[in-house]
Amino acid sequence: MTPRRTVSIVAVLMLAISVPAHAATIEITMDNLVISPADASAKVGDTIEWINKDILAHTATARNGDWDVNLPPKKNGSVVLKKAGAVEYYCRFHPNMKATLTVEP
Ligand SMILES: [Cu+2]
Repeated sequence: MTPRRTVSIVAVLMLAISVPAHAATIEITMDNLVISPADASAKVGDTIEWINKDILAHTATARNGDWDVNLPPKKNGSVVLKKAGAVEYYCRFHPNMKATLTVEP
């Protein structure tokens, strides 16, 4: 095994250790007053990132009060999921914008 190959294997191992296997970032888009995907699933510890592509402000507001994320025009916002369960959420400014997030333990 050449020294260069050894170094690259070590680098891959270090990457694998520093990133917890289960933590992911799930992107959800708000575009033309539509949340997509409207049904998403994730796990506790994951990050949900909403991407507002509209020139209007939106929110991602959980009906159970777990989170309320403001999304100014053309901005992103995120939340780290802390508990399991199905969460319905909507936009406070445009209540027709609705979606569901299923959080698995
Ligand atoms: Cu909105």
